[in-house]
Amino acid sequence: MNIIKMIKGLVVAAIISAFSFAAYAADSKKPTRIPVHNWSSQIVMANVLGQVFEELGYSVEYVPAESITRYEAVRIGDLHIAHETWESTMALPFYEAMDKGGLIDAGSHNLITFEEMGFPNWILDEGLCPGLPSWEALKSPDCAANFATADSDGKGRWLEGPIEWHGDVMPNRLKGLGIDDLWTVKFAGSADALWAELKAAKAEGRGTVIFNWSPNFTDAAGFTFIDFPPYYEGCRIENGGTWETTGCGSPKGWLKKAAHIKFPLSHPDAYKFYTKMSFTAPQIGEMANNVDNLGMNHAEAAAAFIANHRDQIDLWKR
Ligand code: TMO
Repeated sequence: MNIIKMIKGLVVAAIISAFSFAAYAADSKKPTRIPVHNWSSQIVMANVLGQVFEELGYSVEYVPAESITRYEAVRIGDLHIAHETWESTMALPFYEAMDKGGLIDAGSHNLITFEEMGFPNWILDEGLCPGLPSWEALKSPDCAANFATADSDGKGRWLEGPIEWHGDVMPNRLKGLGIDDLWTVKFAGSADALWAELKAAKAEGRGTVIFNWSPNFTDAAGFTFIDFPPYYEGCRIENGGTWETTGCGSPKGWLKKAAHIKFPLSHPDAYKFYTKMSFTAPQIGEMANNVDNLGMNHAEAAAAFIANHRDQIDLWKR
């Protein structure tokens, strides 16, 4: 190759990389886009991340999003992160987006997650459904009758979370277990409606089964998950299972952090913090508790959390 051509090539390469460096530098001025959903720990952690990203010199936009469709948004870069990715309800859209390209796995939090139907412990003391927490107790018509509500057609009611969280999993569970003649699923409009239901059932002295999850503030508040037949990969209808297998319970799972593939280039200090950040179960319980029991708003709850864990946060910022 002649030397002139080689020099020309080098100059062109230098110009291209200068341009792309400038492009990424310009991207760093654009806000980091953080999704907010409809349960407290997720929103508080969004604010923790936002406040730390601001400390690192970035600007922040909080973007209302749905928990399932946000993985496509992360994939195409409309969102930079999905910081609470629960295995039981979000693994499918997470891996689908990864398969298409554009979403990366930025590590896991330091805990085990569980999302399952359960009940407040006072129901055991009142004897409303002898045999709980085994699911077999739900086969008793006397038990189901104690969990009926005005909208449940005389059946016992399971109060699910909002339907956008995981669609038909629980109605399919009842069918799979063969107890849909005794129990029916209603969907709550919000997480707050679940906590309101716990209070209402207690006040009315009736049984209640609600969807709940761990880590959450209820870990410290006398709540028990029902024991269903064990989960295994593929048991649910939407994972290829059958009506014989979809009665399976939920998996004990991970809590992952997803990121848009260009986030490390556009906002490197934010990305580095994000990959180091790994919360424990009590810490996520604390985020939820700050809002759901202590009555802080989400920004206040995040500021209080950061103040309470300042040394840890500063280590992750280095
Ligand atoms: C998605 N959630 C943690 C509320 O189950």
